[in-house]
Amino acid sequence: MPVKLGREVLAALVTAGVCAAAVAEPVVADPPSTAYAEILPAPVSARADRGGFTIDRHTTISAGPGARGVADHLAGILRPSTGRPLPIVPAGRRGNTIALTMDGSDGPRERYRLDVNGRGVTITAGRADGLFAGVQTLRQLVHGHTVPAGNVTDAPRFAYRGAMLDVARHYFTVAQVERYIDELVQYKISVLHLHLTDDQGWRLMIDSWPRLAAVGGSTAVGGDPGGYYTQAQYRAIVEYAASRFMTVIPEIDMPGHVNAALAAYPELTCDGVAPPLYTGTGVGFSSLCVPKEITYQFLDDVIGELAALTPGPYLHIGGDEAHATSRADYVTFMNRVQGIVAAHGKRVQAWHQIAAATPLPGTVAQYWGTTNAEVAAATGVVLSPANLAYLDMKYNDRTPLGQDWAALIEVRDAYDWDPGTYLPDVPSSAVRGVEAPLWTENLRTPDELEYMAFPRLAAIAELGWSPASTHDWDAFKVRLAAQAPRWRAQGIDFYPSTQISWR
Ligand code: TNX
Repeated sequence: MPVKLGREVLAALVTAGVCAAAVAEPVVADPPSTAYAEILPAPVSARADRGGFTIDRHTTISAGPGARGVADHLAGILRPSTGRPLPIVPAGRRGNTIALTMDGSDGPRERYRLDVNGRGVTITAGRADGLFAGVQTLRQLVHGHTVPAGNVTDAPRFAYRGAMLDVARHYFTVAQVERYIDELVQYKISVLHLHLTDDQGWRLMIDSWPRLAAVGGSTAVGGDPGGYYTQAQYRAIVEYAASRFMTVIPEIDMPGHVNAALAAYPELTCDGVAPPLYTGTGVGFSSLCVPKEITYQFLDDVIGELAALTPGPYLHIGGDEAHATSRADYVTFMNRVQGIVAAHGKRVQAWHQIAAATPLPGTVAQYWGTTNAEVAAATGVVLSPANLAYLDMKYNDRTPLGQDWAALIEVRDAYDWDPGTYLPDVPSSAVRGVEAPLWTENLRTPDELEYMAFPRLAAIAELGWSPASTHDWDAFKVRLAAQAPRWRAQGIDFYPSTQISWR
């Protein structure tokens, strides 16, 4: 909005040495906002105009059919932050409104357009997921009660933009997982991969094998308190994510990483003797018994219940670090389990070691190596290189939390790579996207999760969403710095990397 400069102000500016010719220009206040250059992840294109829109006590949110859920989500954020009532009204309202409009057009999922002028805000998309993405962009543009004028045209580079949380090494409550979901979706993360089982804990009640959770879920690393999700609680997490257009991919890790299951059911071991519960941090010492038939009855039951709890198409079957399983057994096992998953109507995601077996068409291999090694024979690949994308790696040798076996990962390391060209033997057309795993061997609280995830999660989110042409460390640093006030307001305990000039 134009601002008239009074005589005293002009005089003061001139006295202060500001060029008189510049201040004598008629009303050129409110230059285009820099906020459009600070949207993270960077959009396909954005332009700032002069002026802006003010959210006042008459402003409405107007939502057409199918947009009501997104409108509720937006109101839930803007009502507390602006103190305005922001009633939701039917579509068609003109002026002083934030309009969420579905234009019925095709095009890439999550595509949206956002326009802001003095009369209001319009977000237009072909589908509700695009409106939701546009709302996340709008959140970053709102400062106080004002939204600077401009427009954004946007769509994701990759559909799969994931974050993994290891709730097996340490248990996190439903509310804690939901908080992490909210932190993730504001950077347009679309997949939550939950690592539900490992040597130290089994975290999902399987009704047909109840001791998995009751016994196998009773502890955690270091003897910390265990816990598990009932099926109703687990459904609540899945629904919470779905209402934010996020897909949950549940992981039951096998044939290794199964000590908690073996401790609960001795019949699953080859010698019939249950090992004790395990609270250390070693890996690669446990295995399901590949020759025993009961192993596959067990997996059919577990996968059947899990498939019934999972609206998304994928179940993750682990397959990593099976050092206590012979190679021949591993191949036999992974091939048979892929069939069980398919029989329950789902597709397989697994760590990239599954490439040593015979991946079924549609199986997705998740690369977690550090050496750009070949991942053959998978129709799709998700990239989580441990030395670039692992959020549990320390930032530097003074980081009090986390591990360092793969690398020390500063913010720039997490950002400066290209998922499209990372694996030389995998064409970019086979790359489904990126995922940032957060393993929790030595992370026990939400604050500790946040410290390791932020700011690097934002870097991985941008690699997943933004066109490769926007990749630019100097511009990213500015976008990232602009997030800090939001993180402080949200109580996110981030690592204040010295690579960034934080606001
Ligand atoms: C490797 S990555 C693992 C996990 C550990 C992680 C710690 C992968 C598929 N397996 O079991 O938690 O390293 O960084």
